[in-house]
Amino acid sequence: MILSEQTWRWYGPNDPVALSDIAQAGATGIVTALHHIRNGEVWTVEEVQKRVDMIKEAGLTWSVVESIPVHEHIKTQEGNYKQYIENYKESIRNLAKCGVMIVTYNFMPVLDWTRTDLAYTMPDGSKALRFERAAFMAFELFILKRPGAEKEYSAGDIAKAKARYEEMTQANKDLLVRNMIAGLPGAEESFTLEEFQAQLDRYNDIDAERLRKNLIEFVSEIAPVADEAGVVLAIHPDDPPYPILGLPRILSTEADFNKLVEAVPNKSNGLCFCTGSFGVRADNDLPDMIKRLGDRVNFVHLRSTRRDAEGNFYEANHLEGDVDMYGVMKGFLEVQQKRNISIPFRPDHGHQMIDDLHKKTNPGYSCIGRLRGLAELRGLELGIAKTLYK
Ligand code: DNO
Repeated sequence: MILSEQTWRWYGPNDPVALSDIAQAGATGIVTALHHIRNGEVWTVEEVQKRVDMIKEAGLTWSVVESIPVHEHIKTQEGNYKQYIENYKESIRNLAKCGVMIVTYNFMPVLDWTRTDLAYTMPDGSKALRFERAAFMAFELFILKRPGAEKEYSAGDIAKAKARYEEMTQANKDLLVRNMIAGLPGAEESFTLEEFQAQLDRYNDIDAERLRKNLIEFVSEIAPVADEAGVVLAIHPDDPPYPILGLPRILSTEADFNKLVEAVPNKSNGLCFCTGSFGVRADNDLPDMIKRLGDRVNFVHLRSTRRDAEGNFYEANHLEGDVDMYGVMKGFLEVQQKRNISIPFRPDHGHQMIDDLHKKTNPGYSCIGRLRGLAELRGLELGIAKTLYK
């Protein structure tokens, strides 16, 4: 019987959750990145090895890189992008030399994951991350005032956004701006409103087709290097999984991922199966997707969301919400038995709860909420595995 590798995201030495805490949570693998190295630059063997050793000293293993950021110029193919691709290849080779063999990345323009509210109070008093569509539209239409945005919304939506905007205090507006563009944990960039609009403008002539072409060209370059080094790649889906702010999104569905694999069939070209991101779309059938895409799944993020008819969603407890976590876990286990390998998963996000409510934590990445998530997920996994496999 093969079980998954239980991992935990760690933001490095400044993370309020220490490696020793992670060991107590029962995870064995660490998911991290060299956040101190500037986007686009090479991760040298020396820097990688230092981090590998630090993690080893705590009795853990650096299992997955999340992420080597993809420089914006690679996404738009401007400026020095060819050099950035060469640097990316070099970082992959250097990671392999130090035994770090799974690399996560995403190809979302400008913003990584996006939420409007980082402290949405649940009925039990814990705090969750939330995407509230009216607040999002209020930001886009009345705070950022993105040129042309009003053409993309119905009159009803604009009225809702206006009403939402008018009920906000200045402090509410400032917080919304911070939540939207000041960079959530893991995002490499942070902007003022003016800088942000300038970044959006860089995509004026880049539609989904063009962005997909740029993604394919990027992966065609790095995948052969990864193949040779024995590294596997894991592209993270769009979060939320649809176009926002006039920006194209090209990794929101199974069909999107299949297009990437058809264009770049290399062995290393794989997926980070994120149930929280894919799960926001009702048309993504997660248990079926993980089975069908299983051969290409190199890393898994387990998290659930609850959506409503208005287009809002919040992050639910790991075994609640819209994600059929039982079905996903069963499919994930099947994939691992079939491939005869253990694949890493991490409890993605968690509510801020108990003592963590009184501490400064990284939104979504507090200790106790993730500890709860990991405990629930490992119990679910073991229960299914012991029933199905000997
Ligand atoms: C959010 C994360 C993302 C993810 C990147 C991968 O919590 O899942 O920030 O790390 O999109 O490149």
